[in-house]
Amino acid sequence: MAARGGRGQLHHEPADRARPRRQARLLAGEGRGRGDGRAEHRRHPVSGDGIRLLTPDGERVPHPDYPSDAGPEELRALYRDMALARRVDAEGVTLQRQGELGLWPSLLGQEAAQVGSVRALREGDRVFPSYREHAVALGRGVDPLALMRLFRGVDHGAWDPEAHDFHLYTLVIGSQTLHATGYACGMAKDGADAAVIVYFGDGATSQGDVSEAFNFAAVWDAPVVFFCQNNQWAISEPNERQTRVPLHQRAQGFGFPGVRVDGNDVLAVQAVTRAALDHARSGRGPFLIEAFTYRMGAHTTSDDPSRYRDAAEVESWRAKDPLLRLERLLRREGAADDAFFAEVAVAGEALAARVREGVRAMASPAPEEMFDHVYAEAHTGVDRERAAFAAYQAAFAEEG
Ligand SMILES: Cc1ncc(C[n+]2csc(CCOP(=O)(O)OP(=O)(O)O)c2C)c(N)n1
Repeated sequence: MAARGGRGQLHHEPADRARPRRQARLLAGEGRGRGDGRAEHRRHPVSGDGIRLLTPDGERVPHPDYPSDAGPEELRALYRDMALARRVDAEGVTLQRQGELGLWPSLLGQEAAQVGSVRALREGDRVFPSYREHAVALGRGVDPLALMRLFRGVDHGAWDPEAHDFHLYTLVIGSQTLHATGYACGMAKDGADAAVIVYFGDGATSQGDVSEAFNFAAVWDAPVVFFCQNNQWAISEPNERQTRVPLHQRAQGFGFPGVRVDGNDVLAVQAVTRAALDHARSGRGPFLIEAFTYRMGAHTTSDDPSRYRDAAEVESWRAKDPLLRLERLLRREGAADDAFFAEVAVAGEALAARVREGVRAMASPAPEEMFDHVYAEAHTGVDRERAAFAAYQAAFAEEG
């Protein structure tokens, strides 16, 4: 654009130029909380790990509202589920490194949040996951090889949601909260004695979809439990760049209860999720659970977290390892011995070997199969695309 000159123009130009620089400084975090009168809002008024029934040392702590009656057998089952999920997850990372998978989002550190919550579900409850819910998937009976098929890119969905009451993974951040809310409204209209649980991350709460889902669920009393795994990071964005208040407090603004639970405490997660599901099933509307946890690994195998977070932070969370915590309880209560842990480790190796061999044996689909399951029935638009693709491929054959 041609400069028009004149005193006024000269006067305004430097100010306009300065704005992007100031915005860049704000994005980089400079000037935050320093004398701008808003610093207090940036600190979370409620801190702490949330509701806890098991200390990191493996000691039980009673809670009046969220009791746990988990006996030895259940504790062992919870441990086994977490350990096997961790082993499958480690295999996913390894297989990606070996070029067998395109990508793998690790759940390392989030085993208690996932196993505790999925074990609180009843048959008929419906699950809407995000993309890191491998332990939830296994808990709903999805074969680990189905997860691998998805991340190997040889299948668009890989499991039947109806067979497992476990919806397909969702990569579009937060959108599944709306699907879950709609589904929950439908269930309520059908008079089903069941609830929906939907998983999403702390970063997802910055999406409009999540706020819309909260509002719709609240005004329609939808039987849905919003389960936020606050693993502290949305790729490289920490919590403080995502919210001014603790996430569970958002629910209050929409008119339904929200609690924070120690997401590395499988007993607390199970007890709180059970109560939340009962609340939803009984027609009292939605419930938000903020499971306060930590993503120990990278966001995905494409990410390098050492570029944006401190090793000391990761170390401080290692001391809260959810598996170690339960192992301590099992040993303290005499509910498991060395033989049990060795047996679980052997089962994990066998499962990993099955996954590895299964992945290596996976055949690549014919490229034209990508058109097969776009719609349940024939669709002229897709048919045209299939024909165009076939002609494109044939051109290579003609060229020889
Ligand atoms: C609508 C949308 N915006 C952006 C992205 C890119 N993206 C992928 S993962 C991610 C961060 C998600 O963080 P969080 O919700 O905390 O979940 P986490 O990965 O930590 O489990 C973003 C922004 C996306 N997939 N979808």
